[in-house]
Amino acid sequence: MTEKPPVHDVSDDHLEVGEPREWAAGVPGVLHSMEPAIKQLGLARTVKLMTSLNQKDGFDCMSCAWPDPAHRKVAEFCENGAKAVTWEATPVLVPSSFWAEHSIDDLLDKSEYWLGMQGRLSKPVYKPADSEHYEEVSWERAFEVIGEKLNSLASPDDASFYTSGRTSNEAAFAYQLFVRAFGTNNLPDCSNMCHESTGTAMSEVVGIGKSTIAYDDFEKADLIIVMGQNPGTNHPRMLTALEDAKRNGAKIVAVNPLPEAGLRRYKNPQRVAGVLGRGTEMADQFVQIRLGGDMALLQAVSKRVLAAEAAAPGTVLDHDFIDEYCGGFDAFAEHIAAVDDDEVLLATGLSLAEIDELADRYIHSERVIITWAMGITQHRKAVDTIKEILNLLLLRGNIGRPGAGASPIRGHSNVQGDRTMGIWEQMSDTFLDALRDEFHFEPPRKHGVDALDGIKAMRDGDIKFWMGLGGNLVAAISDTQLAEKAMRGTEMTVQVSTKLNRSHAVVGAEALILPTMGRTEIDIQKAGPQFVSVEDTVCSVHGSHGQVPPVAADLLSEVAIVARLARATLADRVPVDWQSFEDDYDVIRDHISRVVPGFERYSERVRSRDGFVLPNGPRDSRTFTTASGRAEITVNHLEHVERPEGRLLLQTLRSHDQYNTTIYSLNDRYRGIKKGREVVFVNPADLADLGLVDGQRVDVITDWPDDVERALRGYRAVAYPTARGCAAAYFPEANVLVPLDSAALGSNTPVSKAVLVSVVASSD
Ligand SMILES: Nc1nc2c(c(=O)[nH]1)N[C@H]1C(S)=C(S)[C@@H](COP(=O)(O)OP(=O)(O)OC[C@H]3O[C@@H](n4cnc5c(=O)[nH]c(N)nc54)[C@H](O)[C@@H]3O)O[C@H]1N2
Ligand SMILES: Nc1nc2c(c(=O)[nH]1)N[C@H]1C(S)=C(S)[C@@H](COP(=O)(O)OP(=O)(O)OC[C@H]3O[C@@H](n4cnc5c(=O)[nH]c(N)nc54)[C@H](O)[C@@H]3O)O[C@H]1N2
Ligand SMILES: [Mo]
Repeated sequence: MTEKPPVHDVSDDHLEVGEPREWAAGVPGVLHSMEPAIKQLGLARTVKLMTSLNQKDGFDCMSCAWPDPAHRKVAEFCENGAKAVTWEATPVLVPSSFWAEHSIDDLLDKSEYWLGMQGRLSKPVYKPADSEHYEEVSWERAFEVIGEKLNSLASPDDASFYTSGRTSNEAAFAYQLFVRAFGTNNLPDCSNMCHESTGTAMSEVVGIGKSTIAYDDFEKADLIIVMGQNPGTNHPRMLTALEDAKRNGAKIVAVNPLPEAGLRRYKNPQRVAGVLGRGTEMADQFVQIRLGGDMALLQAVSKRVLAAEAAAPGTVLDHDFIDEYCGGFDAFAEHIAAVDDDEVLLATGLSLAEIDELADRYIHSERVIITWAMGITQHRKAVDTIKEILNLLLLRGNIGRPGAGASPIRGHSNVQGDRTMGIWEQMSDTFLDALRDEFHFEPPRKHGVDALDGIKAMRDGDIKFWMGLGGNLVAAISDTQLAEKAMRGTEMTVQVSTKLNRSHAVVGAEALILPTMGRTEIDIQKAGPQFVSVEDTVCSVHGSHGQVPPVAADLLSEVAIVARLARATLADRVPVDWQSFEDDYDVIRDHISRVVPGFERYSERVRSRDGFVLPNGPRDSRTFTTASGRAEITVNHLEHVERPEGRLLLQTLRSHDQYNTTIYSLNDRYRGIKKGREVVFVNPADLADLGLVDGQRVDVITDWPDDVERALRGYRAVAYPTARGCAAAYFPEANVLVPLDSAALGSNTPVSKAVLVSVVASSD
């Protein structure tokens, strides 16, 4: 099979670079969001979708896991949510003639943007081993081919079953059940590349890998620290929550190497003052940290908290909380006292005054929330950094009381729910026991592969079959060259998708695409219209009801696809009535209610207009289900990323007009970039040090001790106010730069936010 690198449809001739914006949202935000929607969808479909998006009887936005407030506005969505809906609900279909016209080789020459713009997939297609083309097949034949392949494998562990985080609870539960009944725990997911570090750290420290706050805690907080997160683009409705918090007197601190627009100023499109005025000043303190410097910063702040306590005993620490609920304090205090300020300054690039100011804010605030996302989780020391976030919160009892807590902000709209449903390669024995008792079979106990190890297993020939329930793994995972090669080495790949993407062109010997309904679409089964449910970032579970007819008559829902595949593969090997799953999703929810704690009377409770909130030990009652039964204050060895002379640390991030690997347009409005993505943002002083000038064509080359060449060539250097020594480029293109072996300790998440690179004048 041919190997070709990913194609980016960017022409430097068109690229326009302007000034970065200071503010996010506002009038242009809303207008931009409505225009393309109306054009592509037609007025009636648009109105129906936009008025039901995130409403109580409507559907849940698939753009992020941000929660819905109890009192919803008429337009309870953001510009980026509207883009996601438009992108999915387009009535344009990939025509039947497409597959004869375009070979796999031809698809390899297309960009993600082009692939996505071909429209919705509507018929199953199959690429036989001896062919370069997909061809349409019946659903029955598709399941037969997959079932036969799975049953021919020497071991169930030769297969791997990926999930991306849009999958509903119902589909996810059915899928993991099928996979475990088939006999493997190889259930990697997008979370492995996303918030895995969060789950690892939080489970160890507080006993649960999820946010310890509820939605209305934001308005009760008096200090919110937003670390490593760009809400203006990735969780735009969070800006409204931050604005409300500010109105109630909260202070906001942004810790970020970049002055992201939404963190500086916010013009609320729902308020007249926001539309006409200068908007709300967001961050009271902007801490412009170096990439990977957060662990040092957090330790330095904790050191100051302990010093303040020593200076005025009994006034700073929450002794009652620490004595009653925490373990490990003494060892921590001893360790933190030895933190070296010089190392902290080197690691963070900050001044002592800035660190003192942050410590002072923390010490003088009664209710503190710390939120974080990929700027924290995708580092080598991510797990330890998150433990330091928790340490800092625990010192003053900022967990398990109103307006305070640890709040990872999830990405995909149901990535958290998928995990709750058992999509994880390392589910606990308690979960597996419950599955066994409910379905009367013995699930495998050996842990499976995660996303990164799954790629390595494919490379080594140990995984021969790969299936993806959504997502675009070869584009999303690190080390594109190696990952694509690994995927091509498999015997069969199967993707359940709404639209075409790169992973449909980088396939095993045999390949199938199974088209599926999206969340916007009405799903009618034997028992009548069905709905699905999802869990947001603050553990609230609610229904999502499709609103418009499916774009094609023979599309199947994800639940139906999983149920039929299970029947075709397992026949009656396990006593599960898969047909009843497909006919009536209440049947699945009833099973879930007996397997997953917190889901009692699921079908009934999820029908209430607000859904229900899952129990959460730390939040509800300061119950910590760790090994010791206490919240563990931990000692973590400080390590910062060394940056040799002449090198830069590069982060890979999202533009305003993309959803992960889906590219909506080539613009990144808030950062002043138009009509192009092949840019690398560098601090002007670093450009000068490197002998480069703004606008110059450069090559970005990874510095990693192996003989693989990892480079992006002919990029345009953009002078940008990022922290010194740091650079940034857009993912997924920049995944070619991230080495497969560069992973977070303890969570195995690719280190996408600190790639050591050289930026040199282009050789092209
Ligand atoms: N519109 C839209 N919405 C999305 C997505 C999308 O692609 N588009 N993706 C969804 C998904 S799956 C996810 S996980 C989330 C991602 O949401 P984010 O985590 O906001 O996404 P990134 O673009 O990766 O941005 C990382 C942010 O962290 C900062 N950062 C990077 N490194 C460091 C560091 O070392 N320290 C600190 N303090 N900051 C750092 C970057 O400058 C940037 O502001 O968004 C979700 N929502
Ligand atoms: N370098 C670098 N790499 C990263 C990141 C980074 O910051 N830097 N971020 C990482 C993160 S946080 C994440 S979450 C991963 C994302 O990894 P993935 O979740 O694998 O990627 P997505 O781009 O979100 O997947 C998009 C595809 O999902 C399919 N799809 C969309 N909606 C549906 C649906 O309703 N059903 C089904 N079945 N399919 C659907 C479409 O075919 C679409 O092309 O990428 C990771 N990779
Ligand atoms: Mo994510």
